[in-house]
Amino acid sequence: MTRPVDLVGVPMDLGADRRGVDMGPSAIRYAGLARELEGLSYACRDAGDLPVVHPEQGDPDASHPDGGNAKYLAEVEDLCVRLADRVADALVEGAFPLVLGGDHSIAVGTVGGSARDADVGVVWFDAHGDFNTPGTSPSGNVHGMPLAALLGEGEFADEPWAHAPGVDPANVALVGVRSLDDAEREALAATEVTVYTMPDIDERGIIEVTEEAFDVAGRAADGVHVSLDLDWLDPDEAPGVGTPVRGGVTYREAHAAMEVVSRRDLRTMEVVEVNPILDQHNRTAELAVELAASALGKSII
Ligand code: Z70
Ligand code: MN
Ligand code: MN
Ligand code: MN
Repeated sequence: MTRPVDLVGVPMDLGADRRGVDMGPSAIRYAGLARELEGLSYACRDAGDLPVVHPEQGDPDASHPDGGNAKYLAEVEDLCVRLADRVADALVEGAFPLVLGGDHSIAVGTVGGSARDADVGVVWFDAHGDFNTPGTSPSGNVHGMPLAALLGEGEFADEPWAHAPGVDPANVALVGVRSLDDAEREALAATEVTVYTMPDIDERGIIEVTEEAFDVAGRAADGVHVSLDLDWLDPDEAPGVGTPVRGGVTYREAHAAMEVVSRRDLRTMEVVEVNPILDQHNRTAELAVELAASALGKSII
């Protein structure tokens, strides 16, 4: 990958229960992302953050008075429509959009822009499936729904802003999953999405699993989007996330996986769910920078 990198900050936490991931873009910049990418000889542009409303300005129930459980969905929609435009513009300009979250609901915008008029595969590194819909979600938090939204599952079939027809579920792979809600597990099993759990990684190793995930996603004609939720890592490595789940990948597995990413056809990428309030001395943001650099080709020699 030699395109100039366009950093897009999205200080969004409306999709998550716990406040703090809105500070993710700032923490990741502070950890030296631009410096690191320039050290890899990328031209790096940072046009700042997309404006996001605060929870106090929005209405958690406004878009679904009929009892659908998807808090701040109208505000998430507004942000994702703007983010998709930004990502699509960067691609038209020949740049590589690197989106900094923010909670994972922003993926609807990132992937929507990446898959505009394009056939895109997705590799989704996450402890969670992010496959709830307003009808199945136990929490109402939209960050537990973006993958289902992109594929037009359930109530999202009626939300054209969310559904990305350029993403075929057969070209989507989830990697590192270890926490699914019951209805979410059933919905996921009924699709063509390929799921690699932590036990799969234990048995087969992170390199083989990540290579295979890219074989699945790489069937798409126009490249692969990587969505990296920092809660994919074990909380010992990445304590600064909103929803830590024990039993995640190690520091070394995460780097090894990103080195696989660097050898594949990467179209767009996002790094999400960094929560500086819950972090220890910004180490989760620093890890996010390291992993983005690995994905973009940093190597030891
Ligand atoms: C749960 C829900 C979740 C993070 C997704 C978990 C949600 N399945 N948390 N990603 N960080 O509420 O839907
Ligand atoms: Mn609606
Ligand atoms: Mn997620
Ligand atoms: Mn997650």
